[in-house]
Amino acid sequence: MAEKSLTTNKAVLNWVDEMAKLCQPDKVFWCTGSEQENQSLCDLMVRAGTFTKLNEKLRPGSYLARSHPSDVARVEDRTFICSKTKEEAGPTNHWADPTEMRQKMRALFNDCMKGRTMYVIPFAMGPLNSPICKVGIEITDSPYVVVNMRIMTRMGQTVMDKLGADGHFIPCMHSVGAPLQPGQQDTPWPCEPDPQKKYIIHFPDEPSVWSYGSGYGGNALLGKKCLALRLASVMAKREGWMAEHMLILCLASPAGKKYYIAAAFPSACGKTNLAMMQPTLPGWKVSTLGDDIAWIRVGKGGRLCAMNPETGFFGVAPGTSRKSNPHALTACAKNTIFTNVVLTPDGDIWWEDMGVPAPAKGIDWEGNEWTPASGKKGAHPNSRFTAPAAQCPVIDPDWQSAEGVPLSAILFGGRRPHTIPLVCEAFDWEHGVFMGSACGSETTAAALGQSGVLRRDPFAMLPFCGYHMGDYFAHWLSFAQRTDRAKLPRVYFVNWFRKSADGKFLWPGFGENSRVLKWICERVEGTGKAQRTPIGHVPTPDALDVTGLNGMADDLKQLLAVDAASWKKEVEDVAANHAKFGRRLPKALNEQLDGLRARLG
Ligand code: GTP
Ligand code: SPV
Ligand code: MN
Repeated sequence: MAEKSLTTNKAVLNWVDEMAKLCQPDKVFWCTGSEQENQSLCDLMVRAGTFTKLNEKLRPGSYLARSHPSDVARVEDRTFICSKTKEEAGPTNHWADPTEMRQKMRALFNDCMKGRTMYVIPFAMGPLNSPICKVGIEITDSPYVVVNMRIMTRMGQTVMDKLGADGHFIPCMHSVGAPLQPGQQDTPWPCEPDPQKKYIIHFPDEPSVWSYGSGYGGNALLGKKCLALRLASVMAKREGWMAEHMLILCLASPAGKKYYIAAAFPSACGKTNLAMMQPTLPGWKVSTLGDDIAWIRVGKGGRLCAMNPETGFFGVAPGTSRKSNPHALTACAKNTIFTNVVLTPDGDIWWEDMGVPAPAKGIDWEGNEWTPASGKKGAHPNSRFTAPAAQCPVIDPDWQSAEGVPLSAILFGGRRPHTIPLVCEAFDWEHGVFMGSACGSETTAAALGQSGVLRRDPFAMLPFCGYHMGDYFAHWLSFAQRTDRAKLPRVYFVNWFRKSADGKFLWPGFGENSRVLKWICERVEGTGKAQRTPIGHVPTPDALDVTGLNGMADDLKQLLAVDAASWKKEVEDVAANHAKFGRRLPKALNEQLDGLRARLG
């Protein structure tokens, strides 16, 4: 417990002092990150009703939280990039004038922590010795945020020590936006219930973050989407590296050769699952380096090297089962925070498609008595577990390497019921960048709004790119000049979600995705068989190892089909989206569009 400052850094002391004057908390608490401090915050939240302690025998060191029903996912409509000009934020971001927004934030945060404690959380994104490690300080009035940040980031005194007397930090202000009047009873999940009064604000030129009104996930754990993606994408552009919405995995062949692969899929489209999958192909092994964010730079030897800036998983709960993702279940067997799942009568948790029978009754994510027969979902579709990455049984030994790991392949994907084949290889880097720019997916419950509609989500970065996406495409293209082309990773598009005419997934997915990864490794080695199609290199019918997958011949044909008519529609949809970027769309991507049109005939 530290109620005294943990630093002599004047900039930190002045800023915390200024923010305390603005927000008027009852007290200021400097987080050390210690075990004892963590325990006392968990105990405090149990007393406040925010946390339910789970059965110590079944789920040691773990807690359940239920959020307010209005506060269950990222709020993309309320997310703003306040660059100097609207043009710099580009057509895919909400923009607001930085001067006006700064005033608005000052007004909103004025007195906003009355009756609460203001926590000061020093944190680092990336190993402390990484050349691109970034230090932030999050100020929050939510103890839930503190204990989640302790799992998700390197947090506490060691970070303050790294900062030293004059180190630079990124200020990240957060409030749930629910001050308490004297004597007013607190609620278990304080927040601003009116969606129009929530604000997730980025000032990329400072840089800083101001987040108001939500306590959930990426809205509130400011190291994650706000710092490590939106602000970092801007810093990366300036400094010559990349901040991406990607998992990082290592695939080892039966001969023991290692291939590092990064993959960008939109939210709730399978990154956590792929990152720690258990290959069904004998002899192949996957180990995990990260499940959501990759920072990539040209490393020693000119290879693109990827590093995970986080230390935990904030994973989607529903659908996680012994069959689909056994390693995630093991990772969250202890010391885990569950949010918006079902509480079982024996003090454990449950969610839909967990692969174990539902309890006869339980308490649902809204805190009501629930039975499976009710026909209602017990867990929210965007319910999540916060688990330490180190608890993943297949965590890679190099996951905290300061240099990162050299990538052999980069994958793009999304939920595409039609048109997009199971896997397709880009002809070259420019074509690969085009594939990234053309990504689309059916929307999911990870963001508030309608689920299941197709939207273009270039590089799975639509909600996370902190500047003009046309310039972001140009930045990606520039890597062909930053190193030898031959050292760049190969680029692939994958789609685990293609459906048959009767609406069923054609591909079994999960551990079976190892068959696709194996083909990718064979391509990297120059042995994998492929046919050249207008959209890229697609496996020949006999190229994928499907031993043990029975009766797949017909489905495989459909999975690998490239149908010119549907692709012509696809191209025009991509073209319409690209047109949004106007003169900032790199010429090379227009050439890619023209080339694809011509090849489709
Ligand atoms: P964020 O944490 O939101 O960025 O998402 P993520 O990309 O890590 O998503 P995650 O891996 O948690 O996937 C969530 C959903 O995708 C779950 O409903 C899974 O069941 C489903 N999913 C993942 N992999 C596969 C697959 O190979 N096939 C199918 N059909 N579904 C999958
Ligand atoms: C996502 O939505 O892509 C997530 C979850 O990874 S959150 O941290 O809430 O953004
Ligand atoms: Mn994500």
